[in-house]
Amino acid sequence: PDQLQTEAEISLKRLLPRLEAFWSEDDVASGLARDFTQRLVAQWPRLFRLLFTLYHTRYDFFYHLEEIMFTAARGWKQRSPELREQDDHRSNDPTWFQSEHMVGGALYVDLFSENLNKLRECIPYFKDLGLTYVHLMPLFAVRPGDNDGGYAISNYRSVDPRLGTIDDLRQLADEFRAAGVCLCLDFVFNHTSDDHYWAQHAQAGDIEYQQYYYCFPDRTVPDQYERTLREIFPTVRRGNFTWHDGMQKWVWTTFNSFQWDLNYGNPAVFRAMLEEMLFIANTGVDILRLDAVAFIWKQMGTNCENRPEAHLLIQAFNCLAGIAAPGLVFKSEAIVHPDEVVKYIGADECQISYNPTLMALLWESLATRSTRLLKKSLSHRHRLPHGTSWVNYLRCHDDIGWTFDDEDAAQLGINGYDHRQFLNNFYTGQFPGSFARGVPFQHNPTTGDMRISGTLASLAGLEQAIEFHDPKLIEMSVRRMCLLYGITLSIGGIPLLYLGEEWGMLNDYDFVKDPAKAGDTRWIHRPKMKWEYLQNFKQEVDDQNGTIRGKIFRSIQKLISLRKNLPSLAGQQMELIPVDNPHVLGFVRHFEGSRTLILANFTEEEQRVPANNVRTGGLGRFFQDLISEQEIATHEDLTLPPYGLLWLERI
Ligand code: OTU
Repeated sequence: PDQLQTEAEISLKRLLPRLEAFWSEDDVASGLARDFTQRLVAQWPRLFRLLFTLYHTRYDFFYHLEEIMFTAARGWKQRSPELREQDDHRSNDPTWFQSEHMVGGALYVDLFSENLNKLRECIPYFKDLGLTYVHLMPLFAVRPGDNDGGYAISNYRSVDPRLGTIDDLRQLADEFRAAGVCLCLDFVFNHTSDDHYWAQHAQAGDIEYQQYYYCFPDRTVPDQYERTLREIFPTVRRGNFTWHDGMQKWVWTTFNSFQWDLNYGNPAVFRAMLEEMLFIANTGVDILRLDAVAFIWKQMGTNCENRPEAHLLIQAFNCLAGIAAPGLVFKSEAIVHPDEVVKYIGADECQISYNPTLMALLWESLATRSTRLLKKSLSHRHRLPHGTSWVNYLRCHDDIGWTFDDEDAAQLGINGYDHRQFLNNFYTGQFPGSFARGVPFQHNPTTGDMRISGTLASLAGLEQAIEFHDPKLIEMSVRRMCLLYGITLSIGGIPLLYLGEEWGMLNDYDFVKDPAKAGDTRWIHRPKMKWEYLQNFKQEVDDQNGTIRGKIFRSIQKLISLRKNLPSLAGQQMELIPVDNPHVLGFVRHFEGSRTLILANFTEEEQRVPANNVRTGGLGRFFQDLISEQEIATHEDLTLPPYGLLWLERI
């Protein structure tokens, strides 16, 4: 055995008697103590190795190790019997989230339903749409004024009083569980708000809490770091540090100046955040969205993104979740280069991850009418390790960044920088003939970088079409939306809607009237839910004469329900098929013997796919398109209508 293994064994031998003393008689009688200890012992070599690698140079390493163990034990003890029972089920079915039944939606509680109690009444709406997983945007207590849409948290244990209480949250989670809806919440662990208890103590001069963050008395060290740092929110502030008058110190603030980056070089921070994580998990969370994972470890001389230690940290959190909240799944939010995105994905790190490259390239294909770059990327980037899954989305609460690989592009003769300029022009509507109505986000005058804000519908042309009163353009924009959905719902992974999309909600230009939102264009695509769409929809009698809104809703609802009846769409396996047409994307999904062939036309013209290519898709000669319910024979070439989408099954 290596040295580390020996150290691990010795440490465990020292710690186990102390752990035994921690449990009450009830804990022992109920088996709670035994279950925890069994998992701890099984995971110990891995946990020890991770924490040792990160923190062994600290003289007080063993103290922190012990504290971490007790934090996990307390977390498990506080877990409700219902959640422990669910943990049991999930340990027998660890890839439960890969089911074709999984369909997610994300929403802001205040903008969607006002508060948590009213959100409980929306469960029938989720069921009707077909959702089985709901991500609530950050709902914990926040600083006054601008709070970055909830991402500046001042207390991880209390809910923003405007939304409800912790008990309301627990009750909602219970009702979600009873209704078969998974709950996803954020773990905003890269930073706290500047008015979090720890930050307040730091501001009062408490050195122990100043060590929770990165505080520097002068510019010497910040200047050294900044030589290699990127700027994430350059329109908020240049550079990555903020001067704090009271402390007379520079504080590391990657995002807004009121979001203080936590110092994970300090094991006390890891332990403290573990406690917060388990508290959040124990409210009844199924999926924990790990926010801004790329930034959690800093190393001088690097860009301080995607450091190897960031992975070790997440693996350590994963390991401890496995011990203290075993049913919990981690979702990675790494909106970075595709080579880096996948490094966060693994059964032992984040089981699921946003798929920003697919998202960006779907929009890219829509703008260029070419699927070449999309196919190139999919051909070697879609496959994931066993037991993991993509989360496929079109829009979320954030901007769109053009995160494709420049080398993938170069191989097709595309210059990455120029192409991003084109995409920004296209999606801000400046490119001649563009259908999109996006707005710039975080333009960086030094690098020329820019990202895009805007709702799905406004980016896909609905806003412009409505303004032009052009039924043909309206029809095209609705088809574009359905086309994109047809792919995220079928390509492999968990589809995630950003609620409001199901009604084709347009940009909300009024955000500028609120001073706390005016400086951040992402609010343009965070509109308040318009429940009148649902009311009108319910009054529609004749399908053919329904409103645009009703049509969008019905189409998405139908695609979701089709997906949930297709076992071939479970899991992650996907094979591109050569369709011999750059405007068309074609792929086959198969899972345990069932197969579905998907074809998507990214242009407003008809496109042909040679019969032979469809036959070699492995399905035979006669198909049914599940969407139109039409039968198709492949003795002649297949014609796809403008923005046509086919889900083909053999008959
Ligand atoms: C995340 O996003 C959240 O999704 C944002 O809403 C927050 O503002 C931010 O963190 C801070 O909490 O910069 O534009 O690669 O791009 O983590 C969005 C990563 C963001 C970053 C991403 C970040």
